Amino acid sequence: MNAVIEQQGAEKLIVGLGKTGLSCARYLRSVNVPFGVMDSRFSPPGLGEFRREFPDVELELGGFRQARLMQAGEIILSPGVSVGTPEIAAAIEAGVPVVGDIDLFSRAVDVPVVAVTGSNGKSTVVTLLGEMARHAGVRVGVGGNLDGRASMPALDLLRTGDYALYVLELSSFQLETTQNLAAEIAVILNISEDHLDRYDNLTEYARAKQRIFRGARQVLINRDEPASEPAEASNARRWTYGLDEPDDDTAFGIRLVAGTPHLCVGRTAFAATRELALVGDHNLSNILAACALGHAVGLSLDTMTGVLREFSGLPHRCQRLRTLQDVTFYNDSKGTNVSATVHAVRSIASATTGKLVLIAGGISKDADFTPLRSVVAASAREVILIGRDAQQLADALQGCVPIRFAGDLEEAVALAFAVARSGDAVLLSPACSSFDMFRDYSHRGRVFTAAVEALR
Ligand code: UMA
Repeated sequence: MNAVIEQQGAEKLIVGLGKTGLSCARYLRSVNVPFGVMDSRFSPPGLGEFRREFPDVELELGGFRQARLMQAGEIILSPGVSVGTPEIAAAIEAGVPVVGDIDLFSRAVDVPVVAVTGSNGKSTVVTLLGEMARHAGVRVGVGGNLDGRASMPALDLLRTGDYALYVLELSSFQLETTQNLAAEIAVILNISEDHLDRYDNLTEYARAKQRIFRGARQVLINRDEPASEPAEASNARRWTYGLDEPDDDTAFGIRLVAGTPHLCVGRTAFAATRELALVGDHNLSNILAACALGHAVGLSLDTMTGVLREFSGLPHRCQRLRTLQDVTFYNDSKGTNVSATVHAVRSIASATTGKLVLIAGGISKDADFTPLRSVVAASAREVILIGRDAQQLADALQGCVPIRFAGDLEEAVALAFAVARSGDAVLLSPACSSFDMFRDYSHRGRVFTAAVEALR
């Protein structure tokens, strides 16, 4: 932690006591700034931990009391609570400043921050870039929205190491409240429909993501994705990446060298794509993004290439589990939106000699499932549906391929194995969130993995 500029006096109010709320409380205590906490739930996660660590701090549970919100000097809003929540919106309207944990973080650090958002691929890019920096001998802190056993909210990184570089995965929820991130380099990897239960439309969702560019010294743009372009003009240094040929030294892309595709920056080739451990076009795009970000913060192409030969991806993302009677099982529980599932179906279909049996369903987040129709029709044998909004998926896929319903994931796995033929793949890629049946996507992925392992 370096430049702490938290103001004393005006009392801060942390709204939301999840992982983020707890990280904010620990941070504010470490810099001796007084604060209170409020959560709409009576028994939020982390309550016991909070009471043990902060017995003296005022905690209001069971609702957002308007009068208390109006008195706050600054509200620090957790990502799970929308700025559109009526009580929060009223406080904003009355002039109460509302920020998020990412603002506290950026006020406190003065080393470079790489900021990554997007609808899909951000965890892969952030984890890969973190590995590359570590291999280059850089003390790097990786976290933010990133999920997983070892990951942590941005502010917790300040307590755990003296880092020379931070790589943050940021969600639209976190960016909604981010006023000035001032990243060394920022990127929106892609925008596709997601979280439409929180945003009125795709434009509102994309607008939240645009805040990642505020104050950035460098920006990275995906040439294959117009929505990755910063909406506001700035003097930031520009880099680009895309699956086409890169035309100058600020551009990353793919070129044929002696007939084989290579990763390139400008005219410089640095790795043949066949050497890469990750598969699928969407991962080529993720790899190019990580390389461009790494290059922009001074990592060498050689070091990055070494990591690319080893890095085979994250759990729950098109993860190959096992092959049984010539049927291969893949866990893509992280496929929580339609676009992620479209990519997963395409890339697993291209690696499969037979057809796919797709297991999908859960909470739809008001998504439009019709983009799944053509990829499912082209490569699926059957679709097995689970979860609360299974019928919405069934309606959207009507007439494409046979559809069955299963009461739980174990039944879905057994059904999928029964209908699969030799050479087929069974893919769990739900296109939905998991909270109707599971704690989160990783819980869903573990249940799937256990059901697959139990097959005889
Ligand atoms: N909540 C209430 N009342 C409150 C506060 C929260 O009901 O007063 C509910 C929210 O509506 C939400 C849940 O509690 O359903 C969790 O919200 P939170 O803000 O307390 O979440 P945290 O535990 O702080 O976790 C958040 C991210 N979660 C969300 O944004 C929902 C985690 O991302 C992230 O790892 C963590 O901060 C650390 O930065 C998870 C996620 O699902 C992986 N992210 C979404 C995604 O990737 O699609 C955005």
